[in-house]
Amino acid sequence: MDDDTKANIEKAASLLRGVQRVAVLSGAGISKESGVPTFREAQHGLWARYDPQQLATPDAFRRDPDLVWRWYMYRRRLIEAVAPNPGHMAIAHLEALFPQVTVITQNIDGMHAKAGSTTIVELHGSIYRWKCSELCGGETMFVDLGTLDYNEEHAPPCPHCEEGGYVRPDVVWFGEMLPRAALEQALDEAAQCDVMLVVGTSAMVEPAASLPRIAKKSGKRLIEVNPEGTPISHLADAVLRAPSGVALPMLLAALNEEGATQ
Ligand code: BJW
Repeated sequence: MDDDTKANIEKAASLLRGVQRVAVLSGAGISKESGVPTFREAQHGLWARYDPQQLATPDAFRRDPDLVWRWYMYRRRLIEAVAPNPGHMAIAHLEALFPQVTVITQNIDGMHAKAGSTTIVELHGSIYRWKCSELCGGETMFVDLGTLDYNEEHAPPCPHCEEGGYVRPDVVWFGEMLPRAALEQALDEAAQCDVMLVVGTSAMVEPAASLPRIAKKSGKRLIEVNPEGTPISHLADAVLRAPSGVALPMLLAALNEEGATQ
């Protein structure tokens, strides 16, 4: 470990020592070392020619439900085949060191739960849940994929629907509202936490990108973990410029050395 990295880890650890309430805001970067491509980097294989920002919209699904369905089927297979990495594991281990740890994630991949985190706010939904594209029950109508005869090529029609709806993932696309309860919990956590760790997010997508700003305005400390700079880097009290699978286990080790709550 070079002296700079050591000093930054020590600084981040000193911000965390003795605190009660830690919030973690995670983005696609934390799952990169598990083998899941980040949202904005080039996708693999057949999907390389598509821009994810153009696929993750209600319009894209309306225009071509099969194309968007195939993309999510591909991503679900990829996600199911990989495991949490040392970054996810280090975040789960924070629960042994602090009385309250809340993971606010923009990711739909379920990796924090697999790693053992217990308080998780999924801001952008989950690739493991499915619903009708037309709110055919008047509100969100969930669909159990296990009960459907479907294939990976064609979006199946919603089995409950008389309005021509299709089954879609229960994720939040551009232009859609975030789940109200999740957003309220995240806003509350940003205002109430002692320290927010911002891990692996480009901090470009709202309203998630505002959470670190809200925390900072409320007088909380921010620690950013990201190999690249982001629009919130200048607000951070400590910055770990390394992959989260490397930086977070180092931070955990530094905290364990002295006992976090002393
Ligand atoms: C590593 C690493 C390693 C690499 N370790 N790090 C205000 C102003 C302007 C626009 C808006 C606004 N309010 C709302 C909007 C519109 C829009 C928006 O924000 N647009 C922006 C593009 C400007 N927001 C919305 O539409 C939201 N809805 C909403 O606000 O409703 C009300 C409303 C609507 C319309 C107008 C006004 C109000 C909904 C946003 C939903 C986002 N959904 C997606 C798709 C989810 C499903 C799916 O995955 O398919 O969520 S988009 C995508 O972006 C995905 C991600 O969760 C999200 C954030 O991306 P993230 O996680 O930051 O990933 P990347 O790829 O961007 O960055 C990865 C980072 O990791 C990088 O920094 C790397 O350096 C780093 N990294 N390796 C650590 N090893």
